[in-house]
Amino acid sequence: MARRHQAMSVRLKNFINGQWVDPEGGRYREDVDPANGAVLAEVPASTAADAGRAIAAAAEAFSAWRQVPGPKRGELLFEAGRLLQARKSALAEKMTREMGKVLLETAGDVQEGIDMAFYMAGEGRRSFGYTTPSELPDKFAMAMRDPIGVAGIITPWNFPMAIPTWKIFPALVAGNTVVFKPATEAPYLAYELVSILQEAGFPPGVVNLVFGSGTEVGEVLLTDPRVALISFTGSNQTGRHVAAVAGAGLKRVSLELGGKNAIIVLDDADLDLAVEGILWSAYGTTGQRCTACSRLIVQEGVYDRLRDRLVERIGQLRLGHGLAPGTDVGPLINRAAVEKVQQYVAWGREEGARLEIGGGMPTDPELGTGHFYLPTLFSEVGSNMRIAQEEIFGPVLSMIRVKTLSEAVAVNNQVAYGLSSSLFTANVNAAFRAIRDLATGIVYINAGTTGAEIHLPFGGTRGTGNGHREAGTAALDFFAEWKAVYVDYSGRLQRAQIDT
Ligand code: UN1
Repeated sequence: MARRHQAMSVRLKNFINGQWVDPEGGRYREDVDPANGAVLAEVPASTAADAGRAIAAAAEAFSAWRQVPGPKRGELLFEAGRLLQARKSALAEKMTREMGKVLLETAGDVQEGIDMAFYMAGEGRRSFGYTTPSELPDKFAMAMRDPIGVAGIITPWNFPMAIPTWKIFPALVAGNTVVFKPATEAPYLAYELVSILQEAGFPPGVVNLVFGSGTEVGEVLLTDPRVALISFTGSNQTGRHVAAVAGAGLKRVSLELGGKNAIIVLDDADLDLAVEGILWSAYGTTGQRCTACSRLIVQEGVYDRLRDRLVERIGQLRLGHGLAPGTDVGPLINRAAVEKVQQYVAWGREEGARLEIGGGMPTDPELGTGHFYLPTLFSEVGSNMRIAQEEIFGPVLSMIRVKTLSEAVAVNNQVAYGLSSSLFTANVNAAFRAIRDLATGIVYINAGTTGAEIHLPFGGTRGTGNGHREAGTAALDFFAEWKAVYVDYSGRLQRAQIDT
């Protein structure tokens, strides 16, 4: 074991109706550091009863919260942003211990939460609707945003601060109340976030936190008729289940379900820049981002050169605990993730791709029992191979050779996902053609596939989701409902479509 970090050794509680409470069933599970197995906390393994109480509290709190003026709701978020900012480095350190990514990246994750807090605080004073002329005289017409009700928030472990804040902050500023079920692998940061919201002054019942599994807690959120909307980020398979079950109850459902993102490199690209963008996108967060680059589509003139440059640089990436200075790549989240990556590497070899580097667990004794996997590169990958089609969620990159930009775009678009894509080129015409034709929700030119900013819409096409977008003003379209208002001040009955 590299170094055993001091255990945080705490027992977390659920947060229901403004109180920190033990789970009714009295069961707990361990929160462990994936880099060394150290136990960080004991976390409630809650049941349907706990989830039901949280939903009841949120439903009860809604009638008062929806009437709190938007600017006031925004002020509370602003205060939450200030608290997040003051604790940024402590939160980042805890996050690295909890889910493994390096400190630089966990600090960025907390920063996304800070940015979202300040952005959504501003929405408290905007949340614009519109007025429009009526077709009748002496009649006023406007469209305004209305809160919806209890929001069920179900989040993954890979962005333990950013993703919950993308969902909870717009939900709150729009006047909804929240029941938050964080991933079982990243409970500590959820506890920290909800503590901050409590400290910022959100009234009891407005934000509730229930730790537990999808089957025990998540399922209750999907089926309970008091929950009006579900915002979910996670796997495609679970997303389909969420959509089907919550959809059966006519809930509003937003899904963010991963990707199979590609970087395209044309012959005229700045190769130094492309190499940096590729390494950061493919191996940052150990490849465990929805936006991670896992396909590299390269024009034939530069293919061999780029491959050689990458092999050299990948060999220099340092694995280690995310808190250790100089670490480039942390561990995967758990043993199952290592096994999944290993399985894909085996399939890649069986299907005839060439393993250039990596392809196994490191043997370095310093890394001990941590869930590490070597950054891996395959070349000569066929665009239909499993490693080029399916989401691996690990440090595995597949190089595909193409002749032209249009072939590259076609390869980019022939996967079941459509989150993020990127093109490296010096040709402005090629760039704009790609912007037009890449069928993803996010497109980068001369930058990698990661690094979305919080004031632009985030989400993707096809298997990446169900058409909604998070972040930016798009978030309000999900977390608020349109209400059309007509005020007739003519003093007589005026019939639309008839008395015109
Ligand atoms: C995710 O992996 O689910 O654009 C979110 C990015 C980050 C967010 C990723 N800002 O990579």
